Amino acid sequence: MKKTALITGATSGIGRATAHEFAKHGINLILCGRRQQRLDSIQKALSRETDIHTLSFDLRDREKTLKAIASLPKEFQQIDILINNAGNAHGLDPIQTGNLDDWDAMMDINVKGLLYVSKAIIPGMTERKSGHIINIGSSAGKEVYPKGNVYCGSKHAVLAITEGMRLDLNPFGIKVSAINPGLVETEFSEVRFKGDAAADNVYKGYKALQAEDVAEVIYFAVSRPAHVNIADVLMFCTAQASSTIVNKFN
Ligand code: NDP
Ligand code: 8X3
Repeated sequence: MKKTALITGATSGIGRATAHEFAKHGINLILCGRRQQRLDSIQKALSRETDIHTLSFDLRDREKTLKAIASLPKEFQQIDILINNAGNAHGLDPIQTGNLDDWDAMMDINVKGLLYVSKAIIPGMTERKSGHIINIGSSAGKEVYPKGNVYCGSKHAVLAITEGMRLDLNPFGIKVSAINPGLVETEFSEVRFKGDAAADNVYKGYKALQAEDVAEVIYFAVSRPAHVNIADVLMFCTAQASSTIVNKFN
């Protein structure tokens, strides 16, 4: 029987690449994000390969998030795979000059939004005693870099929550994984630097991970046999050794 996956942050970057990868393998998809037009065009592009439903909501809005997931039509209600991917960094500032709105955004979206979606979907999984939750963390969840303070804090929280989920959901046979990439060339830096030219330099002078590289690892994790859980993956591009060490051409 075909599986159904819900992917948050499917309008761009890693989430969109994962939608393409899953569609190739015939997984039914619930694609989430705020930008409905993008959801529509991804749905159009992939609907020859699999069945797709889209949900447009802002993860910061708890009621709308829960309502959107509760509104799923019957054929999409059984969610086998949850990819908690939506999130971003907002700003890159020392703690003493950081912006409160940026801090709110990162904690509300990367941490609380992930929790709201999980809260809506976990009961179906515990009832069926099956399911797979993959949280997209980051190398920033494993180490802290200068000016990364709150973003790193949000991703450390994602990792702790992932481990907590794995403990609590263990009696139900639910797999819980964290996939933690380093630098990936997506719209991430445009968002972090709010369209500033600084974003242009982030992926210059080396070959960063591409969204498709991460999507392939996510699919690898979901396609293991029932007794295998890929619990935690740290992946870098070859040029990257840590958050602060990247071997650039010049
Ligand atoms: P993108 O900016 O390309 O994608 C972010 C996605 O998150 C978009 O689809 C966006 O959809 C969604 N999103 C953001 N805010 C909200 C919100 N308030 N409500 C609902 N959806 C939201 O970045 P990436 O693909 O790179 O990022 C995906 C994940 O990967 C994030 O969790 C990020 O922290 C993580 N990551 C990224 C790395 C990188 O270097 N790029 C490295 C390590 C981890 P929309 O705007 O339509 O709502
Ligand atoms: C994204 C990677 O190094 O920009 O999580 O924080 S980094």
